[in-house]
Amino acid sequence: MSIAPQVEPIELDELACWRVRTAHAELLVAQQGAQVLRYQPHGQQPVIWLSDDAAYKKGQSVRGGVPVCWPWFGDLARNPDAIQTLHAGAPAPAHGAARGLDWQLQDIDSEDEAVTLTFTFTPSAEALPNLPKGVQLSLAIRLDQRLTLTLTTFNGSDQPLPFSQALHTYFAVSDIHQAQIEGLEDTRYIETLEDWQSRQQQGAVTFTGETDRIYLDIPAELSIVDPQWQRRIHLASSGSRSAVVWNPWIAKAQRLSQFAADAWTGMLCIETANVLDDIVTLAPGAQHSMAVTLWSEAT
Ligand code: TA6
Repeated sequence: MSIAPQVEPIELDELACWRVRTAHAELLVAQQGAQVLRYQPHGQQPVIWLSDDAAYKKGQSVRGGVPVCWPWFGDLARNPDAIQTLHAGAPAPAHGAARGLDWQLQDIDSEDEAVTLTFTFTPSAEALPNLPKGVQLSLAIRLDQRLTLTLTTFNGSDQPLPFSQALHTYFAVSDIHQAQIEGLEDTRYIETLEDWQSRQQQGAVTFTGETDRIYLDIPAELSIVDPQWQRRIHLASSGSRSAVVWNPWIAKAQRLSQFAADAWTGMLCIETANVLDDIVTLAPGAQHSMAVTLWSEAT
């Protein structure tokens, strides 16, 4: 007999959230930023990492989970001019405005052992004054035996819409010193910690210090190998040509908000993205979807 999915609203400090339970896993999503906060298959370690020091405050992305970076990734000044014009006024928030603003839960579609929550975001004039009118964002969050996030941008305006974007996924690992990322072998990347020089990946990605790299023209399938937890976390993406790999290591960890001094040992980010050479420019009336499916496999 299948167990019907349960979806219940809960409040975490200042944030309205939704707790989802199915026969396979538990999920926690904040309405603000449509931010997935937790994803834990039953009987397993969490797949997605959430800071023990997470704060649930209006206007502030929660540290961990999957922040949605849109309509720009990272430092706006590192984006092409066409994207920089999307912002005006106060200093631009890192990773765009969408992750700190309220989205709307548009639909809950429940099946036997799966459920899809669809959130929508209509940028307001005060949040993004220079964004053409009529642009809308949606995030479909499907939980079955895997977790699939689909971020869709619809350009309902009469002008071309350039943007960069990322699903900034924090993954839980047993020990960053042992974790490896497979699938990026021989891929070109930008080494943001060394003057944004272009490099080529040799072998699997391993971590021996602060790591903050933008891989370009990536394959659709990547995986995180975790020897101590005896598992491999798979990522299968579509509509994404970039991947950002990040671990703050010791020094940057001490500068991060909502982040314990030793938290860097138990997490890493692989951000499904379109950035730098891979930015998207949508014609009027067009839409673009970027998706990633996550699942964990015992090894
Ligand atoms: O994606 C990597 C990165 O740009 C890092 O440089 C670091 O700043 C991280 O994102 C977290 O950014 P945040 O604004 O969420 O603290």
